[in-house]
Amino acid sequence: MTGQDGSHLADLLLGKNYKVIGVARRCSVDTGQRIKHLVDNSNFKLVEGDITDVSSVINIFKDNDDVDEVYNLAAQSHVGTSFKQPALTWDVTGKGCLNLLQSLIDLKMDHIKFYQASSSEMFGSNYDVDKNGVKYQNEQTKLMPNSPYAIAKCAAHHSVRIYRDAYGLHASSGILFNHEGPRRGDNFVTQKIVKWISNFKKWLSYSSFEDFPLDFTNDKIVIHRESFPKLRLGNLKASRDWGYAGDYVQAMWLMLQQKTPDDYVICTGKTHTIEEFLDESFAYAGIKDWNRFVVIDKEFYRPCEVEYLKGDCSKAKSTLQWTPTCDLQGLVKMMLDAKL
Ligand code: G4F
Repeated sequence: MTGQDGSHLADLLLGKNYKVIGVARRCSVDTGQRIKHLVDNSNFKLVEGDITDVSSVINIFKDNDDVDEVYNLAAQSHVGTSFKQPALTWDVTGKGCLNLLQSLIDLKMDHIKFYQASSSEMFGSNYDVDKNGVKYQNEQTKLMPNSPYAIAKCAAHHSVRIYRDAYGLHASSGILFNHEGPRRGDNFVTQKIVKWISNFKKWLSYSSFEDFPLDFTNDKIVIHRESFPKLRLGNLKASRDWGYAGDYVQAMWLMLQQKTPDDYVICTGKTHTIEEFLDESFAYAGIKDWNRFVVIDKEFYRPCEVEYLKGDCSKAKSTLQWTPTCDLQGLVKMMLDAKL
């Protein structure tokens, strides 16, 4: 509930007069930044729980037996981290979904509509090619996961299909391509870039004397500025289909309003490299030639990379009447304006 998508989805559902119950793990540090504007809303309730623990899931369902829709957005969602913590990623991102689905069956709560956050990472390095030679991924593209994260997402994705077929659950998966915005976590590449730019701009423009150590020892006043670390990034050649998270939660909701459950690709249909994101964001901030400010660091390379993602969301457009509203330029502007 406390992630980017959970907070956007809660905003959307509360705006439609839903009663929203968010589930969040107990954590010793404050993880509620993205939902702090919701805590006084009488239609919103936050409960403690963890989908890796079946008894926790069952108790939440029993305590809230009038629930109509369940959205599973819980995940260890960082692909790079999944190589370092594969078992944890599997438990949360893969098995957690199974725990939810099986609990709905065991508790005879199979009237509840279920949404699963599937991911374009499931395609790995695979794509189809259209008649103009353009590479793309859609609902028919074969899944070829390239990371522990993607393996777990595939397991969850197939679980949804099987529970739909075997038990008639109204369970749908949204195969979401990368989606960003001002609420994006700091360790995803777009926000990492935007945050660096904004911190750098602030550092350049500090004006208060208090903010700077001034040296009065000579016959001149000298400002001692701390050095500012360059932006350290990994593979800049990979391409991503980046959309706005606020648009994508609308698609989640639409999926659960359909008569028949199904799987849908949600994307913009446009792809850009990380270098192009750097071009756009540095240019928007008025900084020329980002190359001078960036260091390539092997630390941020992945053992296995997904090089190319470009979705085709024709099915979502025709069936859900859903369209993305934000392109790369719009996204950069939105994220940088929020930070600056
Ligand atoms: O922003 P990213 O970490 O997102 P990634 O791996 O594409 O995954 C995101 O989108 C998926 C949907 O396709 C979600 F399922 C997933 O949960 C997550 O939201 O990395 C984007 C690209 C990668 O190619 C990565 O190698 O940026 C490259 N990159 C280059 N330097 C970097 C960095 N990524 C990160 N996080 N940090 C870097 O310094």
